[in-house]
Amino acid sequence: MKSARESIPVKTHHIAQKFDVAGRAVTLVHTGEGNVNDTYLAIFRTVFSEERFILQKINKWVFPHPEQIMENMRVVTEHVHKRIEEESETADRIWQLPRVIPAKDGKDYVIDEDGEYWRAITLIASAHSYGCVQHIEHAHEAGYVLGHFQRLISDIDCARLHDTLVGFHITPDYLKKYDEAVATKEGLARIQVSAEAQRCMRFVEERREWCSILEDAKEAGELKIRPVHGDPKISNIMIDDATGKGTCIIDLDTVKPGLIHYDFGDCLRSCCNPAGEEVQDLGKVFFDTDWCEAIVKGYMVNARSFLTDADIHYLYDSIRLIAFELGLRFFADHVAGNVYFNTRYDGQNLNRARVQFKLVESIQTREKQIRSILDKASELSPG
Ligand code: GN1
Ligand code: MG
Repeated sequence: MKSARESIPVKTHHIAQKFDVAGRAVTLVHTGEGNVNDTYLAIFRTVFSEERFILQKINKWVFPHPEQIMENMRVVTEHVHKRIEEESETADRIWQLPRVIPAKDGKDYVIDEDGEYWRAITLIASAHSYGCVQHIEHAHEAGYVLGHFQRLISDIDCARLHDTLVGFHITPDYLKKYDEAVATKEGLARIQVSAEAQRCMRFVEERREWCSILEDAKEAGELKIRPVHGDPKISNIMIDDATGKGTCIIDLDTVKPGLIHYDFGDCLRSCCNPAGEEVQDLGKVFFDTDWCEAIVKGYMVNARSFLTDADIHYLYDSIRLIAFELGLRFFADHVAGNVYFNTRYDGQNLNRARVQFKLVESIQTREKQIRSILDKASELSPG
């Protein structure tokens, strides 16, 4: 995070001021976190107090209906807050979830003069998230937090949630988008110019047939749609500074109906790569099965009660698939000229794709071991 009050436009301060927070905006800091939205830490002061919250500009290119995201967020946060409250007596910790801060006009967002949507959410204080898993207890907490969140939202009727990002985690659809990008003159040129890009292209071709595995199971009625988080990567898991325990999962933009496998696979692919998504040295990328075991054990504490046999059957595939899918999404964006993910240097999306593809290879190599971890954890936990 760099302190950059002077470089944040005055109009952003004016927008922050439109939310229902006491005092005046003294500082806005661009956090630089997130690949999609623009996120700021806002500090407001009165003569006797200070409030910190998160201010975000929603990426309209990615989320064409920001108002639907905010409606989902209302439904989900109010539901989860109620459930947390109901279970508070028996809970092993104080669970949290950020709250939407309304604008002074009562709406859940502010639209600026350029038609951009802004929202404010409360900051979970005395807790942090990390770009990579720090140690094995941290891995366990990531799984525990995800399972807990999925359980708490499992009784929200999917009909109450908008599909805010059509096609999200539908791997065959990403393949189509990739094919379209490759079919353009510019796209093809971006591949031809780089041996790395050509290797990525071959990697995708070798897995083309297999990538509809979860969608096929959904079509066949084996797997059912439920409310999911959509983006449970390690940097969205908040850890209490004092206890080291998970306190909540943040970034609720993609909570919508989907397969729990999208979440499970995404959590594992994110947490079990000790090198993180942005590493340049590919030699450091591998799938850590010790961390996998800790995450799965943590996850099953809550999830075993709602997972069916068919769900369990596809858990391994989900890990491999979501890592592949993210690599494909990064690569397709590189080929398309970086239109979706924020980038800070040339070739960043290509590098990100290579990291995920390396991870896929590592997952494949360790398939037997991962399957045995999953089998054991599903047996041990109460059904
Ligand atoms: C994006 O913006 P952020 O960092 O929350 C993306 C996720 C990816 C993730 C990879 C809406 O999330 O799907 O897994 O990057 N979100 C969207 O870091 O596409
Ligand atoms: Mg996200």
